[in-house]
Amino acid sequence: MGRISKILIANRGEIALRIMRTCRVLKIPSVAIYSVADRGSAHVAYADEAYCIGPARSVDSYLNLDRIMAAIHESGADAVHPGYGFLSERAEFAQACTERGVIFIGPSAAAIGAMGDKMLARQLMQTHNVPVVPGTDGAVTDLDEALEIADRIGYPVLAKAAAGGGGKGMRKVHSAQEMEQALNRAQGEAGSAFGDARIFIEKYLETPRHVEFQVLADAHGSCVHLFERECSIQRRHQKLIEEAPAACMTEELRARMGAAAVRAAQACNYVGAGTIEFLVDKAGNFYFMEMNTRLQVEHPVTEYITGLDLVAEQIRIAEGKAIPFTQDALTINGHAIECRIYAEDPATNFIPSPGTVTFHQVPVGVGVRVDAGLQTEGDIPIHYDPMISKVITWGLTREEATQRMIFALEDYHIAGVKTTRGFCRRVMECAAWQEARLSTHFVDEHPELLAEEFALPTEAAAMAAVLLQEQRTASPLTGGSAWRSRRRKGGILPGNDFATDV
Ligand code: MV4
Repeated sequence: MGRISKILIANRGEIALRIMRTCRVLKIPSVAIYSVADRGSAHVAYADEAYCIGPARSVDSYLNLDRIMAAIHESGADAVHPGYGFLSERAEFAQACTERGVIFIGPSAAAIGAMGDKMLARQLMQTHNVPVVPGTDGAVTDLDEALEIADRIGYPVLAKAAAGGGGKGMRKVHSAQEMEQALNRAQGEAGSAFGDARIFIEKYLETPRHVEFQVLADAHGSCVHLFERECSIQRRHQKLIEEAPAACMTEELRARMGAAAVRAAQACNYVGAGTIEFLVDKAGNFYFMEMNTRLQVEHPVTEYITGLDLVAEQIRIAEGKAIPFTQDALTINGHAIECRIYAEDPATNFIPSPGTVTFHQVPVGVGVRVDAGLQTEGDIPIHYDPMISKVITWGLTREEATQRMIFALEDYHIAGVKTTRGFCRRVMECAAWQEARLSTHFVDEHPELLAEEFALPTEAAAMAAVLLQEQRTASPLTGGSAWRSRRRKGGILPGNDFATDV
């Protein structure tokens, strides 16, 4: 450890840019890596140096450990930021960096490994007094054992893969009759998907809320939590809308969950920024689900309510510095919301709609932040996650943040691909959101919010952008009657004949 002099960002898109921006503030040169498909990407242009690491496919580029290690060597970077996704939660990557004397901006390989095994993590939590959902202590090996446990905790239960996570490798079991087949299939799927067939069983929680705690831990034994985020609005185990703090939270519950989150991080000797995922049931009971050992997509809502730059904190911790504040010094300021803009079609179960963004103009304003992977135009390649950007708004209250989000989404102009922008806007305007009636089944429970999306031609988006400046109600996107500027009043004041002078 010691001062970092050059950081290679082992990622692409908005998160690569977001990390590089903090590098610039900290005056640390940044190195980009890119695939052939990303030659013209904004993160490549923004970096101080950039290395092409291979063909478009992720396995040949952003997941190719050897190529990335070669780029680190070639660039002389003394630290690596993995971002999220790709190699960010691969213990081998952290290990390879450490072995070559390169600082991995994240936790140790051992901590990543411990939390990557969901069954081991569950056991570790139990021994550290962090509540888990009732279930098995270890892997389920035979049918009778599984039936006995399910009988004791009650159906429905979930069979989960030890090597899974993020909703991958889960199977719901409604009754004893279903158990044998479910277990066989779950083991088969886990074996082929992860090369690890171990399965454990948990009680299935019916309509939980997803509440996660951000933690920061340094190498000197200090660990704090930065409050919670609620991420209940998801589809296909992918989050769409997140907020901080959680609307359902009380001071008393926050204190208990925050303390549990800190215990969870300490249980694996965690160093860096991490997130403890909990499910919260209707009665207000909370249960540990997983720990994510990376910076998360939704970290900006936490940055808004705490005033911190999480990437800067990660870098300082990686340099061996102590966290410069205590838990008591942290307070929640206002409320923040994030809407993710994906190139997807909500009307067809959010299938990706990759392509070329031919026009891109993002909103600005008080309490509005946009983290995007492109500037005025750019490609959304089919090879990677189709997220285009994140719109984050802040307000003194949840209502103010919501109102700012509605206007920010309205002032977001994009052409060339279908996006989740309209869907997010309808969520912001619906009663369920405004009354904070949220659960992980939100999207399924609100099919009325789904509507056909259109990929606008460049000219239409450009014209809408100009017209919205002039007359908000005149946009075809917002239901105005005539699509032209219709300024109703105004002109030259009587007696002001200077206005007509040539
Ligand atoms: C559960 C659950 C209900 N009961 N575990 C999905 C992602 C992974 N982190 C854990 N997941 C779940 N685990 C028990 N015992 C429901 C989910 C779940 C879910 C969790 C958070 C957000 C969205 C979700 C959507 C479906 C299922």
